[in-house]
This record gives sequence, C-alpha cells and structure tokens, in this order.
Amino acid sequence: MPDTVAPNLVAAVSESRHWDRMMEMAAIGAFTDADGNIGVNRPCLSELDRQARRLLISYAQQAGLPVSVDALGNLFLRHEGSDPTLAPVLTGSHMDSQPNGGRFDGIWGVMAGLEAVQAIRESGVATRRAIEVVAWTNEEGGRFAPGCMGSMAYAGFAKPDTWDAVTDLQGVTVGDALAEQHAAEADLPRRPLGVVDGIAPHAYLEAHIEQGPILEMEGDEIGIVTGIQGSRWFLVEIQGRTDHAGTSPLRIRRDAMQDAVRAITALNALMHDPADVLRFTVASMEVFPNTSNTVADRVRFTIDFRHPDNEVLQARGNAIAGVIQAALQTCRFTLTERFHAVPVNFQQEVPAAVERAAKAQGLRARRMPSGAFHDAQFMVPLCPTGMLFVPCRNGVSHHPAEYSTAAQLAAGTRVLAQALTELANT
Ligand code: HGY
Ligand code: MN
Ligand code: MN
Repeated sequence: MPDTVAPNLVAAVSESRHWDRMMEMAAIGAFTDADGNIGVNRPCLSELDRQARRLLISYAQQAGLPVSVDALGNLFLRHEGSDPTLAPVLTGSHMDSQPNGGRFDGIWGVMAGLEAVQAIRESGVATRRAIEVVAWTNEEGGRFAPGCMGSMAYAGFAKPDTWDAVTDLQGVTVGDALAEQHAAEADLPRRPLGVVDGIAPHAYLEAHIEQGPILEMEGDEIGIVTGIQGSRWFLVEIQGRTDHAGTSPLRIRRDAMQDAVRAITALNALMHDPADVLRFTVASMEVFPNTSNTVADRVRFTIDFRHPDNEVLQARGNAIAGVIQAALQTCRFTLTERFHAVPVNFQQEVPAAVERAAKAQGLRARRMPSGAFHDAQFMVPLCPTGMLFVPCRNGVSHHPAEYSTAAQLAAGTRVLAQALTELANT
C-alpha cells in the first residue's frame, strides 16, 4: 500500500464507540483500589472471563463477524476476504488480566482488532485475505502458570493437554476449567487448533499498550515493536522440617524460611547486572504451615527472569539450580521451569507496514523492543509477526492506575486498521 492514508478507513474508526466498548468491557471484574483507581481482576477461564467473551461475541455479531473457538478456548472473530483460498491475517491479544490488573493490558489489542475490522467493513475497503481477530487463552499466567498457553498450543510449542493437571490456588485444574469453559460455550462453532492443512496465517499483528514509559517520555504516539526479550519462569520449593518456635534449638532446625532467604540472596548476586538490562523478580511466595510459632517446613517461591540476549538468558537461567544448592544450609529443594520464551526479533514486513501506516497518518512513531512478553512471541516461527504500542500514563501497567486516553487508543486503532488492510492485500 502506498504511503497514503485511506481517508474513509481512518474516518470509519470510531473513537467514541471504541472507548465506550472498552469501558463496558472494563466493568467486568472491575474494582476500585484505595487510591480510587479502577482496576480489573478477570482471571482466565473464569465466569468473569466468560462474561467478557459473551460481550465480545455480541459486538462481533453486531459487526457481522462469525465466531469460533478452538480446543484451548482461543476465540476467533472472522472477516472474510475476497479470495477464500488465501491464508488469513491475524490480529488480537488476550482478555485475561492480572489479579491487580488494569483496564487496558491485553483487552485493548482484542478490542482494537474488532474496531479496526469493523471500520474496514464499514468503509468498504476491500481485502483479498480474511482478517481474524483472536482472543488468546491465559496470556498472563496469573491463575494458571505459565502464561501464553493459548498461543503456545496454537503455534505448536506445546501439546494442547500439556497443562491439564496444572492447578490454581484453589486446586482447580486447567483441564477442568477448560472443560467448564467449553461446556458454557457449547453453542460456539469449534475449529481445529492451530495451523490447519499447513496453511499458516499470512501475518500476525498485535496491538498492545506499551506497559512502559518510553513513548510518553519521548512524546511519541506509536511504538513500532521490533521484538520481545526472553523470559524464563521457575518455581522453587525449599523443603525442611517443622519445629516448635519456642522449644527447638536453632542448631537442629531445618528452617525452610531461613534457607529460602539465603537462596534468594544468592540469586540476587547471580542476577546482578550493573547495566540494569536484566530483569529478576521474586514476587510470589507460599509458606507452610505459615504460622508465627511453627518453623516453616516448606517455602515455595517463583522466579521471573528476563533478558534480551539469549546467551545470558540460558547461562544465568541454567546456573540457578547450582546457586540455590550452594546457598542452602539445612534444607533440600526442587526447581521446576514453568515457562521458557526465547528472545525474538520480528521479521521486517509487519513493522514496516506499521511504520508506513503511522507515517501516512502523520503520527510520531519510534522503533522499540518489548520488555513484556506477549502472544506475538510464539507466532514468529509461523509467519511474519509484529506489534504496535500506544503510550500508557507514566508507563504503569499490571496495576489499577494503568491508563491510556481514548485519543491514544483511537490513534493506535487507525494505524492497526491501515496496516492490517495492507497486509491483507499483499
Ligand atoms: O508478564 C508479562 O510480560 C505480560 O504482561 N503478561
Ligand atoms: Mn498483555
Ligand atoms: Mn500483562
């Protein structure tokens, strides 16, 4: 597509309709925090998730988009192209949120895809290829670890039943939660999981809030995402013995809490990076039996480790077990790797289409990597893949204060609509 704006397409993107729908969606799982911020807690495969999906389906029906769902619960809205023999272009993101999440992470990419496709249809702009808007199951990994289950299974990184036995904190398994979802959505047409008859998508473009401060700080309106850093998740369990806090001498204790502190301190040293590029986070911990006057016999904690350089990601990640072993004084431990996403660089086609659309629409755009992982990470081996970002206030995300304006979301959606149109006509 030449570097020109498709004026009727850009005009067909409705800022007010898009914002109103975003706020209607944000009401599902909404809560207000102590500072008055409105957040969202919408776990994957929950009743709230199903309410949000039903609302999305109602919007799709208004727009004339048939829906379908696959074995992992990935939900697809389809806009037919003029040539059904051609592979479709995919766009979308996720609808599940963090437990203390915001109103824009993930869901904006799904709603922007819907608004972009609806604008394409209302503007009469023709596309040779179909465009499918997808809502991926469990991107966050908050309720069930790991994240990106739906996109990993779709792209063939894992078999669909890989996580069936994984449980949430209430002991519900992924298998049971998925079965409940399928039963509640039995009216939706089922589609095969993943690439069918070898026909991979022609391209994948995901719209997402930046979740960082760069665009806002630099006064840019669109992020042309060049790639995504690598992420590795681990679960560590330190195993000791319970004892009475008042009677057991320290010299005989096998205190899982004390050894967990030693292990985390040693891991901080392993993960030290003066350049502050490496990301190392321990943010979830369970203590057993978790009473003040009984020595802990088990402590479970999570590791979220990220880096853009795969050599560092592999070397430091593979050193974790030895560092923990050396740090423990009286306990044993187990280490389970739950997520492993290598760094990806997007092929040039999709970022170039985003850049052309942003330029044609007179928007300030910058090329930048993503610190957050996304479903797009797993689409790269399948097809030309890319993402576009819009700014979010103070770069805040995974928090109720997460915020982007109606104008920012509409600008991102107009770029998405134009880039999707170009990709669907190549
Ligand atoms: O954790 C992440 O990077 C993503 O926001 N789920
Ligand atoms: Mn996200
Ligand atoms: Mn997120």
